[in-house]
Amino acid sequence: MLKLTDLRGSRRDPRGILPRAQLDVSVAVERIRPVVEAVHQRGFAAIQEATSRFDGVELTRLRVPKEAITAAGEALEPEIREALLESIKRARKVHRDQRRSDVTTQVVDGGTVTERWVPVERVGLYVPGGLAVYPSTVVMNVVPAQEAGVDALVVASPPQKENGGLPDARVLAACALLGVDEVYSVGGAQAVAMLGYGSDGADEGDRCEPVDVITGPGNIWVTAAKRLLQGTVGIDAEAGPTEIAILADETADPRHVAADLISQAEHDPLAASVLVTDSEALIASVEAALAPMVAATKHAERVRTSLTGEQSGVVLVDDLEQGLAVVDAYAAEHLEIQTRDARQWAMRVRNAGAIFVGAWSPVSLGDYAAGSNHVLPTAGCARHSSGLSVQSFLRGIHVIEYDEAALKDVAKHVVTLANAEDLPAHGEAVQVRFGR
Ligand code: HSO
Ligand code: ZN
Repeated sequence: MLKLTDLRGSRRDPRGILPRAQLDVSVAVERIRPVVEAVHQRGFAAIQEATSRFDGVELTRLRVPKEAITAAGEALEPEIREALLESIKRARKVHRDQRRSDVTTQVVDGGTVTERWVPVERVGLYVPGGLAVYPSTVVMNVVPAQEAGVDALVVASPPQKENGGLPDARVLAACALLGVDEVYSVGGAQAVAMLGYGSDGADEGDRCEPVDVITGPGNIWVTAAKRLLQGTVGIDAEAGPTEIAILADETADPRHVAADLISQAEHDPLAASVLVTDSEALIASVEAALAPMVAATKHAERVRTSLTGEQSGVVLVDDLEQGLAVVDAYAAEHLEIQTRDARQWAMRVRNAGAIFVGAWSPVSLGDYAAGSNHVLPTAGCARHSSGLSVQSFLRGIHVIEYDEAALKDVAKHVVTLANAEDLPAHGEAVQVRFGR
């Protein structure tokens, strides 16, 4: 089922040879630009038009009434409530430990630089709808923002016809459990534009004020809109169709490998599942396990499309050293290490959104209940970006404080560098303080 790329004996740079979707976000940017501009200029009316066109819903208000959020929280099935509360508890534990304290560095006597970590004021968290609905993503967005100390947290999620034009009931229930009461029934590029520029609504109480940062995963249109809004607001790493890469040797259990490849393929026909191994025997046994498991799974069609797509496949390597180079080049959103000495290999990986070590840490655990975050960089962005964390909602502000003697002591160097850059007024701003 999986397309084979045989890299044995090859010393070529594996980048470019590896299976990966050729999603062109820049083309999508041009497609959604008119929607984003319309929302910027015409606010609510443009959001209504886009929602009618893309979601088939006639929106009468942007904002979900508070009572609907509370009611969704109350109607939540008890076992889902319990599971979400456990997920929230674990995520809080991990994200609380990410908080930073201000650091003051005594540079010289009388001269300090303090780095203050200050949360942004208002954030917009995008929770996708589409093929699946994601209460767990509410948790993964909201918890780090709350732990960072963000004042105002707002959620936007596409309206569902089945829920009377409100976002999915379980998404609303997750908002209720987390104490989020500003929720908008808006999805897609129009949601990102609304969060970034703000918008009027049906009445004064229905306005959306602009946010400072937008985070959260979404489809290609959401990703494109975030790219377009970047600069106007801060955005997190691009999180497109999900990816799993598994580095495995002959000690891996083929049924575990197959199940984990299927688990992420289930998200999206465009999801990517990639196995990297030095074992031909493992490939054969994974293939044998896949066929019946794919046939039996609920979303078999979607899974098959994803596993047989150009973005998925098996990469055969000479040994795990080459395997490590391959997974580093791929920079997967999720990387599982199912090998002997898995932890040691994991510690040598440079590029991955998150790494899952050994037989008992499947990606699904991290999706819901490990305590880690599941909003992670895709499409190779793990080479330069991290997943969502408390840090995504903080800014480090340098506070500089020197006394007279400390400034005097370094004045000549400032003047020299200012003159070297032909910016003498910079030097004069120091010298004027010492009577020159
Ligand atoms: N694997 C997805 C997150 C998710 N899975 C939500 C299930 N629900 C991207 O990391
Ligand atoms: Zn998942």
